[in-house]
This record gives sequence, structure tokens and C-alpha cells, in this order.
Amino acid sequence: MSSSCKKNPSLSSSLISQTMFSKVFFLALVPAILAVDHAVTVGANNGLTFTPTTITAAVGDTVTFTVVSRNHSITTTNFSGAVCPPPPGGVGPNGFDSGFLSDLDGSQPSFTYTVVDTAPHFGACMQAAGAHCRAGMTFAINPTTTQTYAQFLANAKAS
Ligand SMILES: *[C@@H]1O[C@H](CO)[C@@H](O)[C@H](O)[C@H]1NC(C)=O
Ligand SMILES: *[C@@H]1O[C@H](CO)[C@@H](O)[C@H](O)[C@H]1NC(C)=O
Ligand SMILES: [Cu+2]
Repeated sequence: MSSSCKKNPSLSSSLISQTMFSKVFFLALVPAILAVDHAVTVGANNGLTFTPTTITAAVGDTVTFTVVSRNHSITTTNFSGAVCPPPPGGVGPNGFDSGFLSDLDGSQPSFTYTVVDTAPHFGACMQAAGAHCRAGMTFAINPTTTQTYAQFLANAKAS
């Protein structure tokens, strides 16, 4: 009777290590579980637009841009100064450039960017020597309180 009330030390330690293992295992899975894909429509209603214009994303998330009209690019550029057109290859670090993606054949091509840092990234379309960019065809991933999307848009229109 008395022995049944005693704790079995080896059993307890085994339970503890199992719990710790589960926690470590769970924490290792969290990034994969919480990674989100953010969908952005490029050229909705035949417009020179990214929808939405602002994407808030965590490291590991993906942003999938789908071109639904005309012929556009998704290319990172400077926040200010020479904004339009974005340069081939995009402005880095960790910038990106989809190249030209045409929906003229109705294929709705898409481009996926995986977020690898927490820095703001500003982007635009490079089509027509910057005319789309200057018309406001711009977006921001993780803009900040000092580098806002609104200010980037104003910079693009003025560039
Ligand atoms: C898309 O635009 C680029 C740049 O203007 C051009 O070189 C390319 O031929 C266009 N693609 C199509 C399918 O029209
Ligand atoms: C972006 O800005 C940097 C720093 O002002 C400048 O050196 C670079 O030429 C700019 N890039 C483009 C494509 O205008
Ligand atoms: Cu465009």
C-alpha cells in the first residue's frame, strides 16, 4: 500500500524529458505552422495597381503576386530619390525582380517572394520606362513609421 503512493523517480524523470522533448519538437514546428502566404493581385480591373498596396509579413512568410491584366513586373526599388523605374534585378539587400510577367494571353502568371528579413521593402512595376511606377503602381512590404507607404507613393509619383 505504502509503495503505491511513492513516486517512482525514474518514471517522473522520464515524463519530464518527454515533456521537454514535446516542447522542443513543438517550437521547432511553429515557424512552419505559422508561415502565411500573402496574396497580392497585380493589375486588378485592368488598372496600374497592386492590391493590397501594403503587406505586413513575418520572416518565412511568402508573398504571391498574380498578374491579372496587361504586362507588368514586381521589382524592388529605392524608397526615395530615383524610385521609378525600378532597376532590373531590383534594389537590395534582399531585393527581388520578377521580370516582365504578361497576362496578355490570359495566363495570369504569378511570382512568389519569401520574406527573409524584417527590413522594409518598397517595390513597383518597371514597365514603360517607369510610367506605371510614376502612375502609382507601387507596393510596400513591412513599411515603417519613418518609411511609410504613403511617403513612398509620393516619392514614386515625383521621381
Ligand atoms: C512585356 O513587356 C516587356 C517590356 O516592355 C517586353 O519586352 C515584352 O515583350 C512584353 N511581353 C509581351 C508578351 O508582350
Ligand atoms: C538607389 O539609391 C542608391 C543610394 O542613393 C543609389 O546609389 C542607387 O543608384 C539608386 N538606385 C537606383 C536604381 O536608382
Ligand atoms: Cu505595370
